Amino acid sequence: MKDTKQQWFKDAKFGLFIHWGLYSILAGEYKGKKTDRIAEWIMNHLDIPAEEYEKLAAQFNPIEFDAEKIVKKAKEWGMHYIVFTSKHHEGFAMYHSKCSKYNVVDATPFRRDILKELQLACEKYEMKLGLYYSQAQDWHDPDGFMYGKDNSHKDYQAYLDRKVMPQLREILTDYGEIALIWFDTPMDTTMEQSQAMIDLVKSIQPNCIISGRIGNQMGEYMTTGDNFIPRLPYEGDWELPATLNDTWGFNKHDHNWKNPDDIIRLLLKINSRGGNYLLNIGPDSLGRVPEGSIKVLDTVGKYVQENAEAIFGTKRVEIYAYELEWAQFTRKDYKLFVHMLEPKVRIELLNVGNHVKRAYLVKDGAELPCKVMTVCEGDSMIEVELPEYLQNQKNYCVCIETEEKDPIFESIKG
Ligand code: FHN
Repeated sequence: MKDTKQQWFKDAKFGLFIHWGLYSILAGEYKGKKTDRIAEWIMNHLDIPAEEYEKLAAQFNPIEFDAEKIVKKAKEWGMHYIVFTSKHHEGFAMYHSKCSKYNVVDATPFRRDILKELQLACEKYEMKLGLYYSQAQDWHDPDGFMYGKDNSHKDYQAYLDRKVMPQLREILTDYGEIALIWFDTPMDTTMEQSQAMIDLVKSIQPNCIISGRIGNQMGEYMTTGDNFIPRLPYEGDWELPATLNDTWGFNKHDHNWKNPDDIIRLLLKINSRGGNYLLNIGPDSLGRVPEGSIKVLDTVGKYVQENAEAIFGTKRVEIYAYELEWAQFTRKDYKLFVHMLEPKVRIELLNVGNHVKRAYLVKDGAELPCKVMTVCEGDSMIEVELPEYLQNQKNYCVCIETEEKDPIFESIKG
């Protein structure tokens, strides 16, 4: 079972993924041809030669980028960590790398170290900073892997020695405390190679968490498939990376934003199963976060902020609660949080065998009438009467607090 041994990660529940690189300039289209896949893969999908693609760096000038604005927003949305693409598969470093000139300071007119600005903003607003680093795929380096293409002639170890290990050293040495390294698409990385990367990370920052995609099942938590909820309960630490539309990197043609209600439901479903939800934004080539994503996240963030007590620091709930349409559940030792996702007149939870102390509305602490009843079949049912003004509402949360001698909710049927 995976264990990060880091309480902040177990408690975090909600994080912000940022996919940003040169692909944001193409924004899903190259020489009039649209990509029908995720936008940050455009170089691969449309077979753009490295010598052509690298010229984009000369155009990269995101003058609207404001690290503090993004970090403050993440805070407002109730997120507890940020994961930023320090280098994605395109091979371009979004920080001032000393071992590859293909980086945001040396190769662009912008000349600002984006990662440094993010680090300082995260420190200022007490936000954990993690870094995405594409260890195996590098479409710029002649020896980096490229998915779906012929890699047989490549010397992967030489690329690891020349670029990956030195760059990992840089991002772990020059940018303060790095909460985790988000490795991705390990491809043919061997156990020894994964181990060498882990050893390097831990030798510089022992508390830095290794993501699930280091390869060979050697990560410290399980990273699920993109946008994929595991079918079975998982007791270890885990995280689900997800998009807000159908791409990670910016695509000017993709306005297929998910509905905030669905995002809230998904967040709670993930949290109730003990996972973290890492939700993505893809800034454009000027550094602006698309309005569509801000709109969705503002609504989701309101729910998360109002109900922070019922999200941050909660523990997984037993399996029986999962499939109710009208609610999702999270829990702390003596508290069961009922996240109300559909309008209801009262909450009825059958066969919850606990002794109940009280019920209250999480967002303002208002007490709600609550009783434990004996039902026809002879056993107990918890009933919380909802005030009239709530009966037509959705997206609020009720806490049912139990006697301290009686902490565990074993089965919940509604
Ligand atoms: O290929 C990447 C993709 O571009 C994106 O970064 C996602 C995020 O989880 N990871 C890989 C695909 O799973």
